[in-house]
Amino acid sequence: MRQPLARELHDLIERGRDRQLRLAVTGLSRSGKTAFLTSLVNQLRHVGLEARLDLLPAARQGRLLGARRVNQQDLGVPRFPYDQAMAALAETPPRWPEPTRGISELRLVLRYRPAKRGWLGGESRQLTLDLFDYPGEWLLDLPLLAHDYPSWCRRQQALAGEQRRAHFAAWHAAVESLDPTAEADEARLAEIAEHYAEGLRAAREAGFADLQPGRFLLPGDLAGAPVLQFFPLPGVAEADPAALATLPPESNYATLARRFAYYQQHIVKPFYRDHFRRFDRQIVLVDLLGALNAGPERFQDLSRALANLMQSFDYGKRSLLSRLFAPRIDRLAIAATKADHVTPEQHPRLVALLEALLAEPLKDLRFASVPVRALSLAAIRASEAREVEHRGQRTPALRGTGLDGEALLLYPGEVPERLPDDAFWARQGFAYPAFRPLPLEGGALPHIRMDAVLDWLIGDKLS
Ligand SMILES: Nc1nc2c(ncn2[C@@H]2O[C@H](COP(=O)(O)OP(=O)(O)O)[C@@H](O)[C@H]2O)c(=O)[nH]1
Ligand SMILES: [Mg+2]
Repeated sequence: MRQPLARELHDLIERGRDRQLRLAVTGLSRSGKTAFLTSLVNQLRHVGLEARLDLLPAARQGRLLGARRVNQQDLGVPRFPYDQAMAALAETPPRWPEPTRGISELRLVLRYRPAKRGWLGGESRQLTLDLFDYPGEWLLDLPLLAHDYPSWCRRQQALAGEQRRAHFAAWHAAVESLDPTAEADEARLAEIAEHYAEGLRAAREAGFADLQPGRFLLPGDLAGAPVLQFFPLPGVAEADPAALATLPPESNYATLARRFAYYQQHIVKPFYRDHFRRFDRQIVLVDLLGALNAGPERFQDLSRALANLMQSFDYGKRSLLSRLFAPRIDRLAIAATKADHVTPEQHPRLVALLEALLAEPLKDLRFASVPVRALSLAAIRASEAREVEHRGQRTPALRGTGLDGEALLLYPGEVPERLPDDAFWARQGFAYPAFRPLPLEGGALPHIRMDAVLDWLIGDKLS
């Protein structure tokens, strides 16, 4: 009788224990994180009612019974502003939610019936889903952990091509007269650091991506704090390391070096240690259509920034990340967002382009055996797919309302299947339209393939 009893006990524990999954959403600014998380929560809350989630087996089979919000565990992390986002979408006319700038969290408890009934019967189980939204810009700081201050200065110096330097002209002018050996003047350092941050912002606007510190671009609640008041010292590259080490602690050099170390220890590392390391699943959102619209330079920029960002998911045994934090993300999704900006027959091309853009990082990931899937989606579909007669032929089109309220019925054009080369860019640009959200009709938000994404990210936990 021992065996069945042991099994019964195991089942009881399994049932009683709150099973938990920590799912994180990231992507660069404006990639669609807020829209994605809002839609995800909205779909799950409308499960079994109006939500259309046929590609999620647990929902299709009627086994996913419901989701409710509960208070999150970590009181130090702001709550994801779901209600505010829904309120914006419910306005007349509907509005896209306000952008958010830092990390936020929301906890859902899902109730479901397992697919296979155990011998205890088909009682329902719970899955606690912790959802996180954080800026992809923060992941750009990972490479910075491989440096100490002098080597970081050398690295930044090495990056400074002529075009890049142009954006930092004000900073160069200011830092030139700074004597590394002189006693530090707080106000002066703050002023020069602000020039540096301005340079980073301008460089990003112009299409540069290898930009550190990442927190300078999206400071969250750290804006104005001394920890964000450092910058590389140009002279360090040529200076004698031994001589630098003997400079007094009050010197400009030692002050900046201290702040750099503080930034590593207290800003970059804690994010990886306290948050990133504990994520189980991750989705990276990419606004590919927006980058095509913005032209070749920005498209290149996106490509470089993503290559940087994806380093945080390279769990090869010798990667910096594995050595420092032993992360445990065991499943990754990469999604091209806002697919409702193009007609449905273009969606496979959108995925092909995403895979082409991320070919290198994807190869590394597959090599490191992190399961990853690329797809396209619209978290909050704002257009309707139609067919129109054009010169006697039926052709696909989109109908929607433009951001200024004008009615649109159009064919936005094709998505290139491969990375566009110079000749391609010279031949044509892109002009995918933007839409105002559709009026909210009480039920679940309209979407494209949120159910497929949900299946990949949580489906196995509901089986
Ligand atoms: N048409 C459409 N537009 C979207 C969708 N998701 C996001 N957007 C647009 O992209 C903008 C930025 O999205 P948001 O979620 O705030 O990006 P975040 O900065 O990554 O949080 C929104 O204001 C919308 O204009 C979508 O599914 N469909
Ligand atoms: Mg956001």
